[in-house]
Amino acid sequence: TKNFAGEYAALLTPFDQKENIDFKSLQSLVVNAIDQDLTGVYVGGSTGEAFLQSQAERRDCLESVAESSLGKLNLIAHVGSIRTKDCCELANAAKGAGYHAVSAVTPFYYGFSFDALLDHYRAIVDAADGLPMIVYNIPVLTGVALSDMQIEELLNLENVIGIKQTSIDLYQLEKIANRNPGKIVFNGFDEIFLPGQMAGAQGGIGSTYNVIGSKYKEIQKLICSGDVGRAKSVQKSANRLIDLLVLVGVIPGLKYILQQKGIIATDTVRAPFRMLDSMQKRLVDDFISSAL
Ligand code: NGF
Repeated sequence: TKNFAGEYAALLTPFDQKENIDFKSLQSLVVNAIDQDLTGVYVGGSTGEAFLQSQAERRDCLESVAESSLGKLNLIAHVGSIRTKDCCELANAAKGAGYHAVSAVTPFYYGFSFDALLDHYRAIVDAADGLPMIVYNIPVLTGVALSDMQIEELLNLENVIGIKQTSIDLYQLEKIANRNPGKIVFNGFDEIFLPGQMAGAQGGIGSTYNVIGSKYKEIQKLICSGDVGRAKSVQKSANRLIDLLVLVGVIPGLKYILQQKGIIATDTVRAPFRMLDSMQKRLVDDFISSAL
């Protein structure tokens, strides 16, 4: 079986000024991930503004990224939504497009029972037709707080190989990693990549990897060579950018930086997200000229 450990960019979805998907810029984001020597990309997640897209758009993005990756990246398709049938359709499309794994957020909003969640994942795994599944746990956005036991149950479903754990609860991450040694845990909050690795994560998936992916690769190398002191200082420098992104808005902030770098054509985000205003842009410009 494929080794999924490593560092993945949660890909953004570039739009043109009319908020239509800009596939040329999407391709250049994929090339940017290859150039940063990332392990792979996580397509159509929160960072990809997936919940602001139609089914057809989500499928088109999955297909376009797979074509642009030229076999150089591990491809994880995020197919999650609150409608099981939609997830299944996308999982099936991901399989057809050549993805290596699917992932799905815990269905949110209605407060579904845990048994309903289990059925939801079983159905997606079935539709993914043999592709491994990575559960996406992001309680801060879904409001679904899974217990350690529930996570273990999800991990024990057929074809579930791991979890993307986007939570600042490193104690829970440590327990998941240690109690489920055959499974892979991806750290989802970039600002705690280093502590996440220390707690047992085998990689990370995040939005800021689109811009500073090489920093996470470097941290990982430094950990392997035993140089935690230097790893800490790389994490520290990543976190100063993350502080700023959290302040101005992560998705619009990243799009603005990538547009300034000439990687994507516009910094358009989909409403109701808002682009940075001129004051926020100035803050980012000042940071970039001094640090990036
Ligand atoms: O934006 C969030 C949610 N989390 C992302 C990432 O976990 C989302 C994280 O990179 C993701 O991978 C996806 O697209 O599905 C943060 O943006 C970053 O750590 C800054 O806080 O809050």
